[in-house]
Order: sequence, then structure tokens, then C-alpha cells
Amino acid sequence: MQRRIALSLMLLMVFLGTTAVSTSATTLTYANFPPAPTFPCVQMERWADEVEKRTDGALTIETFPGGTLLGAKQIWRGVQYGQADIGCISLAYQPGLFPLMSVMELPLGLPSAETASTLMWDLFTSYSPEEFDKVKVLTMFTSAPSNIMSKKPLPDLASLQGVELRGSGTASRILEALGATPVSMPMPDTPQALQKGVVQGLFSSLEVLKDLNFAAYCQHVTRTDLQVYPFAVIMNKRVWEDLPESTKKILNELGPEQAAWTGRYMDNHVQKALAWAQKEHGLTTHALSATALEAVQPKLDKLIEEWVQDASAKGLPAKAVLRDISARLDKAEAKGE
Ligand code: DTR
Repeated sequence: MQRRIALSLMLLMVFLGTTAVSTSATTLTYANFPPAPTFPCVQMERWADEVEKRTDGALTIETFPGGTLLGAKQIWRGVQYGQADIGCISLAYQPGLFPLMSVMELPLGLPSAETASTLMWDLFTSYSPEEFDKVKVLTMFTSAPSNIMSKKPLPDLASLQGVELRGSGTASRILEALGATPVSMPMPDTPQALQKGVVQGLFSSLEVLKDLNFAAYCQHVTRTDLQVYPFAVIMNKRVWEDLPESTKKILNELGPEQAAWTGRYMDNHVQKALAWAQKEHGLTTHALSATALEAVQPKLDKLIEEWVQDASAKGLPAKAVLRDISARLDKAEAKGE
């Protein structure tokens, strides 16, 4: 009997020992959903390099682009359950989960990815929304403003009526306001949907013309610049708590810096992708007239009002958040951003 207890104790020690090794591991996994050349993965590689440099190799990151560890809609829970230590999520792919930070999906006229990304990080740190309590947030950023990419020219509201365009979250509702028929899906499903003709175009930031070769299908762009897509990089909380204080400090310092870096990278990359698509695929750019945008504005205002009602009903300081955003946008405009 005593021998059996001793054996059980030994097994328990081995088990505990293994657990301790895996949680204090110096290599952490990082799951990302879109293909490697796209901006969420470019920022992931930059973050991983910086972490390795700044910790003198004490912490290394094994990156998994293209959904090779977890798919777009699995990352939020997968990181909480420990299937990946770190993951990058697009908030728009899981409507309803982020009642406060979804403010970043609204048609607020955010002028650039850099302004929007730093604003998003500042909102997150000043409001510490409960919706992220179950994870450690390492950084946040946004895409550049979304525009319509399409196979056929869609230069005005009449031409947009009923056209199937891919978008996600609030972006779909913006497409509806423009008269189009939104089809929701994560970005990795879009190339096939375009090829098969399930959609006639998409609503996203324009760097995907190059990074996902969408310029081969969509030779027309209609500029709207109405909205951006917000992202968050999250870490499993237990893994975070097991990191040494010195590493935590480095990762915390990297948070706002990474947000600004990603925004800047994104803004520059959109310009490069546009020039490339014009040269290689003869991309044509259209713009909705001021009258068209004015006609749509009441529907866009309604989306914002609905968000305020929803968030306020959940006890969130929705109006204060919008006031902060508008003060920040005034400042950015004054600085010519
Ligand atoms: N437009 C959003 C966000 C986004 C913009 N570029 C990329 C590249 C890869 C994945 C997502 C995004 C979206 O369509 O999901």
C-alpha cells in the first residue's frame, strides 16, 4: 500500500514538474489567421523580433501565420484555453463580444491607421474595458480606412445597389447603408469568394490589393474612407502571470510602441500597394460624390446612435468614449495628421 502511495506521489511530482516547465517556457506560440504577407502577420514578426532582442533571447516567439495553429474565429477562445499562448484577433469577426472597443468599427472618419491605432490603445488603457479581463492585451491596432474594391466600376450609389460585397461586423452595416448587399466572412475566405463570384468585391483597407493579389480580380476602387477594422493581440493570462517581472515590463513598454509602428507601416504600405496596383493592373479609382455621402450620412449616424444605446444599456460610458475620440480627432486635424 505504502509503495503505491509513493508511486502516486512520484507520478504527481512528474506531472507537476511538466506543468511547471511548460508554463515557464521561454518559447511562446503566437497564432495569427491571415497569410504571412498581410499586415497583421508583418506586425507579428516585428513584435517577435523586438521581444527576442529586448529580452536578450530570454523569450522567443514561435509564430503561426495563415491559421496554421488556430483559425480566425478560434483565436479568442483558443488563447484563453491555452491552445496558443498569444493570438491576434479581428474584433469585427465576433460581433457582440466587445461592446466598448467595437466603437473603433464605427464610421467615425478616422483619418489613418496610425491615428486610429494610437487612439485605440489610449482608449483601451484609459477605460480598461471588462470585455478583455480574461486575457492580457499586448497591443492593439487598426487597419487603414476601408474602401470598396470591385470587379466592376461602382462610382455612385445607384451602381452600388444590391452588389454583393464582402465585409465584417459594422463594416457590413456600412455597406448596407451604401445600398450594397453585405456578405460577412473573415479575410482568409475572401480570395475564394472573389474567384467563385460569391462576392463582386470587398470593403477593406487597400493594401490587400497587393498583399492578397486582389488587384488581379478587382480593378476598381471606390473611395469612402469611412471606417477602420480594429485588432487586438492577446496573451493567455496564466502564461502572462508566469513571466518574470523584467519581461512583463518589456512587453508592457512595447504595447503602445507596437500600435504606432503598425499604424505607420499600414499607412505607408497602402500607398505602395496602390501604386503597384495602378502600374501592374491599371487600377481605376472612383470617389463617391459629396452629395452621395451626405445622403448616406443619416444612416451612418444611426449606426453610431445604436452603438451608444447598446453600450449605455450595458453600463458603459459610451458618450464619454465618443467625446474622447472626437477631442483626439480635433487634435490630429490641428496637427495636420
Ligand atoms: N479589412 C479588415 C481588416 C484587414 C485589412 N487588411 C487585412 C489583411 C488581412 C486580414 C485582415 C485585414 C478585414 O477585412 O478583415
